[in-house]
Amino acid sequence: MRNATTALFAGALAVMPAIGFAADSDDPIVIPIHNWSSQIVMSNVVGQIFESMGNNVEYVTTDSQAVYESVRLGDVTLELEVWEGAFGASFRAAQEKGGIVDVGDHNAVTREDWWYPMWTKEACPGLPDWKALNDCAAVFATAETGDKGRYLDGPVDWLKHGQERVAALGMDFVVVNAGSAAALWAEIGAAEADKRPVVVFNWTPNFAEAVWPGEFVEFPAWEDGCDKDPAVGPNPDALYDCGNPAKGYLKKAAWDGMESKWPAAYGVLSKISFTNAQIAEMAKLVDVDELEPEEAAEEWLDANEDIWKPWIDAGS
Ligand code: TMO
Repeated sequence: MRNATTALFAGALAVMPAIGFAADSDDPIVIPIHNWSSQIVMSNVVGQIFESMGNNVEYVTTDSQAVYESVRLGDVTLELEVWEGAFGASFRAAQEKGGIVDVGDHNAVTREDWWYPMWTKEACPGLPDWKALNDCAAVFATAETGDKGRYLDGPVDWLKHGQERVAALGMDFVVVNAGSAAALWAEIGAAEADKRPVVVFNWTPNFAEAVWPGEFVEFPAWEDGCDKDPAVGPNPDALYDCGNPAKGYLKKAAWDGMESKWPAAYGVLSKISFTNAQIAEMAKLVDVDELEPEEAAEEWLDANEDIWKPWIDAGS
């Protein structure tokens, strides 16, 4: 608990003109919006935090791979969800060119990979091993895939390399890209009624884990270089013959000009850290409770002042 003197002092600081400190620019902080719910809600949460500090904010819908180039060039200001599995390669490539900075990790552990709802195990008891999945490929066959199994991968911009993995590991699966995250949830939901086995792309933290208990398929463990050096992974001649990182990071990134142009907002960004449970909750507010992202963010901020207010006090 802060004592009255500390509170008064903090209050005085908040109304004092920032003598000796550079004030944040009035130009809008440009926040990119992608195509999965936690990122959209988190972007609105952080945008509303910046607005509460007096900043201007603008949201732009941006491709989730191309965004790293946009951040590097300063066209967008930051990225709040750099998932190691999906975006590690694009983030590293942008870092090598310069202009983008790592603003630290969320206190979260992420995983993105082939996944099945638990009822699928009845039809394919050797799961979660990928070889057992492959032996069961026929169980996942559809009219569209003939005698091969159907795997519903994420939208193409998440670059999951499902097709390359199937080829590298010699799997009897056809990879179909979902048009949207909603198509993944529709696939699981449709299979649920008659407990039909399905395997789809999924990730954690996400709302889905509270709705459909399930497991990730265990592929050969990720090793650094699996996407760059054919020698890495079990197939000596192929890239992408590994699963995604099972304990991936979730980073924040920013344009390297953000700190001098919006020093207070940058300070807060550096303090921001969401947990798995908080990120899953943000997704749930949209995907289960069906709030608009802006309302979801308002609701999250109202319910969690004790989490985010200290970031403002500490960061700015
Ligand atoms: C990038 N995602 C979290 C949807 O896998």
